[in-house]
Amino acid sequence: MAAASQRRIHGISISKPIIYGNYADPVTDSNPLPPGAPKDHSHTWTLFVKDATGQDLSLYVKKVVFKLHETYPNSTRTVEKPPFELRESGWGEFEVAIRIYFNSVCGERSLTLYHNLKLHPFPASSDPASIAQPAVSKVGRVESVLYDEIVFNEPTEKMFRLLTSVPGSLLPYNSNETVFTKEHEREELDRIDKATRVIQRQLDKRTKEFKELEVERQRLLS
Ligand code: SLL
Repeated sequence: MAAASQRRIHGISISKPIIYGNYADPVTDSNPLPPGAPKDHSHTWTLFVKDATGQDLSLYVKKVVFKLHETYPNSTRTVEKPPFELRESGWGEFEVAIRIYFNSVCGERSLTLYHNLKLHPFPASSDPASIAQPAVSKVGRVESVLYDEIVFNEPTEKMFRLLTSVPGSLLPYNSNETVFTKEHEREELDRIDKATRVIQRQLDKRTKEFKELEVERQRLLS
């Protein structure tokens, strides 16, 4: 039988909000290139993955691997502890594969997200001319950040304890409003589970009584 920690809890999912993406700053006197960076690099940038609530991602994330454009030397970069971010410089935009590996207690396979590294601002209008000629960055920082949720379906008991033990693992909803959170959902499922077991016990008892009566009836008939 599987160890208690590896047993999976059926019928529930836990979702963890994350944000990922990059910010980039044009190279200027006050934002110089890092030592040794090629002179044609126009921006410094940082790629990152974080928990959207500010929680420490390393609670369940073992490492994050950023796969950069092949123009970068050693284009596969591994970050093994928080903050899971990578600082670099460059001249062009490209798609980054961000692979998240979970702690082994999680019993979860790795997950890959894709992000378009942005250096230049998005065009200000829907005018096709402005798309053809993206504004050359004399502006300041450009950010491209996405929100997502990692959903752990039927987590292991250990993972469940880990993910629900930490305060603030839910997004800060407005406390004046009644919101049906994942926590409520879990409590509701627990209640349904308990009620189902009570009904099952009553059903078993009635079935047993019925069988006994049936035996008695047969005996009286014979
Ligand atoms: C483009 N398709 O043409 C993209 C590729 C590659 C960006 C962008 C660093 C290179 C180096 C760098 O910025 N690569 O360090 O040699 O826009």
